[in-house]
Amino acid sequence: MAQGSRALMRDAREACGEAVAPGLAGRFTERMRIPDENLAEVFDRGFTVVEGFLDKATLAAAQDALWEVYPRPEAYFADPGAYPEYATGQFAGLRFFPYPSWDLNRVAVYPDLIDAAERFLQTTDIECYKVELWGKYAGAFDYDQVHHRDYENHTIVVPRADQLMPQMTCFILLSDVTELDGPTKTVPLEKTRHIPLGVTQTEMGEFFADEVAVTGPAGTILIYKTDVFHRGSNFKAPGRSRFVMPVDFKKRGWRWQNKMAWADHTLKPGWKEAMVRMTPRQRDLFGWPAPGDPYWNAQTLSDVALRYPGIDLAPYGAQAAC
Ligand SMILES: O=C(O)CCC(=O)C(=O)O
Ligand SMILES: [Fe+2]
Repeated sequence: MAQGSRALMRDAREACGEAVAPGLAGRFTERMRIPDENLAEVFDRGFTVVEGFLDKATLAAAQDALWEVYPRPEAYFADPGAYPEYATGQFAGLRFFPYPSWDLNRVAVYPDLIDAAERFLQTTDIECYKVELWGKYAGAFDYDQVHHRDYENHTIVVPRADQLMPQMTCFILLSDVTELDGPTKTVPLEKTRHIPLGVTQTEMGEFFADEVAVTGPAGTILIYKTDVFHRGSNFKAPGRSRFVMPVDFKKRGWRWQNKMAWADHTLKPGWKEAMVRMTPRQRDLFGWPAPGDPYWNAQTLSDVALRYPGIDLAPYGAQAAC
């Protein structure tokens, strides 16, 4: 990329509230805007895989921060018995947002992820309705699953066959995922269109011949819909591990779709820092009242500032009634 366009990208990032350290422009790693064709593929095929989605600096910082949440693979494999919780089930390595480090939390509100969700959902009025981290270690448990549609715990009804009102579900790979590393296996929609949407699981093995392994280097993103059949798979070699961040978006107002109530997660380490560091756009994804919302007045501005020391409430204060 030419220096001029790099500077433009930097300006655009600063305009959307992202901190860009002075003097780093020359070393900037480029971010990836997900092409429209990939988003179209999610509707046509049920999923898309885009390598190089996270820029290198964001990825490296997030990877370092993983070890505040999970044992490093070297430590785990040196003594798996010291970490018995990972042997208790397939989902034992799931951790819900927020995380102790901003370097992980900011991945969930990565500007190009928001941009992709807005284009996928065809509106800027969107919510981030679930964020997880998922760490898996070979041998801790058998991670093989049957093919299933994820909607069962993302909506209380079913997706529409005409693809209106979709949910955008993603896996951001934070470690390299090869065939050996328990990749997610997805089945293109065309192979399963005959299965009514009310059916959420298939027989084990029924679509093994059609499944596509979601492999890629760390920083790759899988975007899929909640009606596509897919499954978690087991590691194929010892000593391997896999770390991903699943993040899901919906249009605000589709009240039958949900998964997490954010207020219930505000006492965890990292929440306050995340809210302080986010831009108004990013906070909005969690339901924070927008600038201009009637919620804001002198009292709420003052008390929210007390709850979130260091937060810049100027964007909310400018239009607040007293
Ligand atoms: O971990 C994976 O690759 C997929 C898991 C999955 O599809 C699920 O638990 O719903
Ligand atoms: Fe799933």
